[in-house]
Amino acid sequence: MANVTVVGAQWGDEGKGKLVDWLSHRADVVARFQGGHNAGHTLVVGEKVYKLSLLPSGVVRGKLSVIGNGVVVDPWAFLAEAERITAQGVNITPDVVKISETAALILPIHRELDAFRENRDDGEAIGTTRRGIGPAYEDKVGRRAIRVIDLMDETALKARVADILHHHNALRRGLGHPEYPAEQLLAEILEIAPKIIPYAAPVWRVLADAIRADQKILFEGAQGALLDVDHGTYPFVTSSNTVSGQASAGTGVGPKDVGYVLGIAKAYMTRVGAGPFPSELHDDDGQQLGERGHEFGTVTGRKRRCGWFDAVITRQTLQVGGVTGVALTKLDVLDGFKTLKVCVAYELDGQRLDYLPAGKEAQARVTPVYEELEGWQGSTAGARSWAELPAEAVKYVRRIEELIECPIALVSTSPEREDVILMQ
Ligand code: 2SA
Ligand code: MG
Repeated sequence: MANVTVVGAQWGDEGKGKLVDWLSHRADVVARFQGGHNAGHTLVVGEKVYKLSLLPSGVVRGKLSVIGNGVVVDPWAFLAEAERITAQGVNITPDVVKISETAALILPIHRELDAFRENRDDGEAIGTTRRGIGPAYEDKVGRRAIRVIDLMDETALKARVADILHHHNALRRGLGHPEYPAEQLLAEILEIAPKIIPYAAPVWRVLADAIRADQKILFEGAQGALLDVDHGTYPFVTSSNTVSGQASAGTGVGPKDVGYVLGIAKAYMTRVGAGPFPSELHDDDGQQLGERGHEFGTVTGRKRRCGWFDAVITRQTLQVGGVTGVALTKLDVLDGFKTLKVCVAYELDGQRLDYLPAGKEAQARVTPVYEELEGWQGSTAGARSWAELPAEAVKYVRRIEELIECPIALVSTSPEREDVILMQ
């Protein structure tokens, strides 16, 4: 097996955690390359349920787990998660977990700013996870971030604190917020620095060594292509690139090492947070999808919006994400529906579109054109072979495959790791 990159093909929560776990036994290293603790990956291993936000999923299987430079790291959240997962019997030590020295930190000022921006009542909030993700990436791109490497030298750290507060305190004064005292920020960071430093590593080199030794790397994406800051439903997106190309830039390996790109798509759509969602349902069907699919955010517990499978938008994201093959997940949630709908085009001002237009206003106004498919009465839950699926379920999967113009490599039929149907 070559390296594999797992990315979300929709708005996140496609079931990446399960697939990464399923693939991780064949990998030597699992690497995160974007996002931060806004991610929520649920792994079900026998009786145990692990909820990971920042740690790569491979850690549960004892794999070398790498947090790349493209990730924004909240050191307090990291330590809390490490403690929580350690209490579940998983080994979280610097031997198995490496954090890139060049990863930018999420600080308390970022969480505050995220919350401030979200607390607007004009209906234009993004619906972020309020983890400080956006403001931390802004500081990284604005060249004033504090990075993991800065924790190692108090003098350097002091200078970085002055840099970042030069900007933030000006902003805070403008907003009428109290300034953040430099001594306080410095003291807060110095307190956790000794606990983070042992994990710091030149990740690019760890991965180069792994590749040289012919080890297999699994790149674990978070969120989904529709939340990509360039390719997603801007401005209702996260602040990182979530597509497969970021696996390279966000860890320091070359583009050729990204390997096979597995795009994860749910058999229906969900979205958490605000923004356009052409096939969203506000009726009983939507309610049923949410209940049967347990559609609540892993990190924030927010109820996810639900809708029919959107083949237009998914085809587009598979294209921009360079996806080699698709894993279709949560097919079992559709068990028992009399009819199913799939969005096959949009309409906007009397015109039929086969892609999602780029503008925020146009995206909000497109209406879906549906194709109806027959549902199935039998159960697909836990199926492990094509032959176990009702004929209508097979038709549904095949029709989606045709519409998205990308091979479906596997179908997942329950949260259990082994409940997978391999198509090729
Ligand atoms: P942010 O916090 O700045 O990244 O939020 C910006 C948008 O990105 C969305 N977003 C997500 N969407 C789905 N799942 C995510 N992770 C958690 C999960 C979410 C949760 O896996 O369940 O627990 O609520 C995730 N992270 C970010 C977010 O909703 C905004 O639309
Ligand atoms: Mg999730």
